Amino acid sequence: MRPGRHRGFGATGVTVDDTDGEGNGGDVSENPNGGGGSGAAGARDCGGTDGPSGWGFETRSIHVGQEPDEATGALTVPIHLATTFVQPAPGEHLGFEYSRTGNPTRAALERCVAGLEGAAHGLAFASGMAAEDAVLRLLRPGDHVVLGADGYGGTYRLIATVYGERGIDWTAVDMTDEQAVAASVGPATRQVWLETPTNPLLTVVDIAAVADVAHAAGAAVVADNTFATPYLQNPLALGADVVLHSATKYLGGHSDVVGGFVALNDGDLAERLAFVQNAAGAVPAPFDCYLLLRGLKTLGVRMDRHCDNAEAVAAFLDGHPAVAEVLYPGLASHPGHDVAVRQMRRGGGMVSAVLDGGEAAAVAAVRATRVFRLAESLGAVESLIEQPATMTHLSVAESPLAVDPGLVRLSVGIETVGDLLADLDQALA
Ligand code: P1T
Repeated sequence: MRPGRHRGFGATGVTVDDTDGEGNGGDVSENPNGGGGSGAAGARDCGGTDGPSGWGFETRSIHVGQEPDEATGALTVPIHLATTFVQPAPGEHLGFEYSRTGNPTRAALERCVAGLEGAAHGLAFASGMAAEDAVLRLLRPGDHVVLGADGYGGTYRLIATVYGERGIDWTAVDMTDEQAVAASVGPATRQVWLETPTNPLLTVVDIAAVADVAHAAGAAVVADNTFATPYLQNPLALGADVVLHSATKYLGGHSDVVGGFVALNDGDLAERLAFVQNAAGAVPAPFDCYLLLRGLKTLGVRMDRHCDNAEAVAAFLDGHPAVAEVLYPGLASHPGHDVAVRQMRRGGGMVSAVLDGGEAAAVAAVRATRVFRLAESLGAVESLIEQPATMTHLSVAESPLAVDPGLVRLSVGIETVGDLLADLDQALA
């Protein structure tokens, strides 16, 4: 089933399939910034020559940036390990000069992910945090950042601690409260950071509404699209200025590569970020770029199964006597369901639940599952379970982002759904 037609999701202009003509921003071949260059210096321009107008998501994920190798005809993108590229003359090069600055395998990845996000420019980084760090390096002492009071602990730690100690002011607000967001932005606010759905509470933030408030104050919107992926949501089409990914999660999808990504349309901003990418040098290795390209080819089919299984898990937990509350945007009872239906194509693969027995019950449950492995991270084919308060979100204990210790987070994988439900059943018994 096409995701845009699932259970009321995808009602507005965010359909994956270009033939719907609803303006998903994902038509790489009609990008006004076209050209398709993958030059060694400056931001990779990802528009232009990558395929016929109207290519759907899966076709783009398999083909954009991945033309057969000109020298050999190799079908898959070669892993270019060369650190340096021979130049015909000083100051002249054939597109690449030094592998930190630009690498052909990385350039293919950058074009592909940008194409999936409907972005003119894409930049790959060594991790999600490295991508975030590059965006924050655009700030100067005295600048102010607004971030969600519910989100990945590492983002809070980077902004509040690393940048906070270097003269960047910040405010954490409830991103679902537009008045609170409006009250938190001021003349010094340069960036408004949002995550949707959030990690780990699966709160749905109205991207267009936050963008209106931020833009009115002259601030840029940075949207972390890690949980939804470009298959389910395209923040740039909804008004965000920069979209961020921990590519370690769904984009890679197989728990075997750490990576990060930034996609955007603004050419000047892309140039500044490319400068940071090269100057600071937090770039992914060519092999990691290859693994990410390989993962991307199945992103669409994986996400469909993640969503199928997560819907079944959410429904199972919703009726379970040991569970106090289920947090899943695909449930009609979720407070953000209406916004999710507007801006996402389906509810995604992440489910969180507050257990009746509090912390002790949460710890017992995460220790008792067998198919769901107890581990940090998310978004891969294997189902994972964790207790955020003592694991992924330990760094925000005592902060505005602190998490209920009775909360468990499930990254629902693509195993046989009956095995997942049976595993949860025995773990909660
Ligand atoms: O781990 P890294 O690739 O550096 O990505 C950081 C990051 C950024 N944004 C979001 C929404 C994230 O969830 C993460 C990483 N999160 C985990 C490792 C986790 O288990 O929640």
